[in-house]
Amino acid sequence: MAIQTIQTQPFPDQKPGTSGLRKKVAVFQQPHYLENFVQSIFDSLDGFAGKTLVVGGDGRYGNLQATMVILRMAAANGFGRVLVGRDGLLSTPAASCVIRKHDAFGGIILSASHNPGGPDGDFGIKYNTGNGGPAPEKITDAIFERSKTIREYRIVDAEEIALDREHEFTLDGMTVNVIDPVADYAELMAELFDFRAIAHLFQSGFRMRFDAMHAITGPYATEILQNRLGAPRGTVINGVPLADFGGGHPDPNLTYAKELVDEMFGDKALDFGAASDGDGDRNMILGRRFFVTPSDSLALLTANATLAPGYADGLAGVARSMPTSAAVDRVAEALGIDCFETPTGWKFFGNLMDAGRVTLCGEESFGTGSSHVREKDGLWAVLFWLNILARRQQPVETLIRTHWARYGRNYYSRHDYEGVDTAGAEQLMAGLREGLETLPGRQLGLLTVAYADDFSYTDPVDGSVSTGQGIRIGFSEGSRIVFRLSGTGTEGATLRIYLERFEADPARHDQDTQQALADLIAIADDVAGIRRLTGREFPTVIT
Ligand code: VG1
Ligand code: CO
Repeated sequence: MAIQTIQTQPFPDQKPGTSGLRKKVAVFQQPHYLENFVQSIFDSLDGFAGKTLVVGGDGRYGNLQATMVILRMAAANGFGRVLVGRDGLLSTPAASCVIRKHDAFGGIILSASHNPGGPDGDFGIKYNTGNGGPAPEKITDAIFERSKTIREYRIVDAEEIALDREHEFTLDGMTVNVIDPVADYAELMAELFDFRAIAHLFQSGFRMRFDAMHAITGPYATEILQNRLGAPRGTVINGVPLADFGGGHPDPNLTYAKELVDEMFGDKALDFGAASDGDGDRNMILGRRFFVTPSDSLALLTANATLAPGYADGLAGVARSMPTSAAVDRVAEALGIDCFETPTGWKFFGNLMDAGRVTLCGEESFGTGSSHVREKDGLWAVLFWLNILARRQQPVETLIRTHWARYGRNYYSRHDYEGVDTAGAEQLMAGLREGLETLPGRQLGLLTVAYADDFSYTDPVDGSVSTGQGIRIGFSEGSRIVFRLSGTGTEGATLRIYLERFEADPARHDQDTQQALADLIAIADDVAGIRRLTGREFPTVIT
């Protein structure tokens, strides 16, 4: 085998977004496109000669082929060993787990998460560092800079790379270990949670449904819930990963997880329902005819964390992304622990976890996780809930209502306008930014603006500053509207509007969420000109 040096031209559009580089499959299919980005990653890293790289992805269209290219390039660039999931598969949290457990130098994850897959869908790639977490902005910026000047990449010839079974082979002197994608992860879950109590719950007749949405979590959920915890067969639905996710949109929310939602809100609703996304890092939690917002889920897990063996000693602190509701803040206050507010995206939690300052983290976008890995973790959240349900022996709805009665309720919703005209969306954000200074003290509807700013974050660990992370408008009675543009979309722009109102009085905890937020929804349109500038009457997705 010989190392080949291939001449190439830079592509101008390889800027990583909120979570890696995500593009249409057709974009990735351009000659050298993937290779350029992979070489740009390697060129931005130092000191990996002879070290271990972890590679795997969510199984979407193009996953296996890209995995083989990365293996050949890792060998040509001097890595000593690659750990790769069988068939090129690894969920995002499992990849993080494997990087940490095997002391790898880093990892490459192939995923566009919840974005649809297949030849007309999306593909994605991201680099994770040795702590198992998404590369910080310093590295993603360096990768982008490199991608703009790259002229060549290195790759070895290889006849056949067999990834369909667990075995070891060498590729031009580099060792490749094809590993069971589930084993390390399942072992970690068994350390964190009370598997005996959960198994007992299933034995006593508790019934749940887990919708893997034809994505990567299927094999993980089947092994852990059905094989190890004894949940009946059929508990996991859509459990075989498909390259196009069965034509669906593997995003666990009330709109896209329709099969699960129909069952959980129907006459034959089970005790518990959950779903995960394309790459296995998101989760949706449902009780019988009851939806738990991700922000409330984070708050409830925080309040009940010590019921799980892995968290029995308590939490160092918690963190949430800025647009996530402040429900967890009040739990942290009651527990006397720190609560950090970070920009959107899991990469901002890494430093806090590495420094031992936070244990649990969460985002409103159906992401919850802890310092057990450095990614959000869908199935982990489901197991955490099961552990709490097994110990508290109350229905999901009762747990949440009791929680609200104690801490108050944060009515919360996100309105997404997907695939809108980029110029209009940018104009809308620019308009908001220009008007920020004039807003405080002003009356909008019946509310008075207390503050208005463009969120910026100074990392308390390394002092790095991230600006332009979303427009916040806060009102004197505690409500809030946040505007930001998505950094994960691949078509036009996606405008996200986050709405929140705190209600302390338990007598007022039964309102419909959209009604409880109706005045804020109207104000958001008014102040930003949403309908005028996007040409849309309604959001595409409401969560
Ligand atoms: C979205 C979510 C964000 C999440 C990111 C990656 O980003 O809002 O909270 O961290 O997706 O999640 P954006 O920039 O589109 O709002 V995943 O499961 O797509 O890796
Ligand atoms: Co995801």
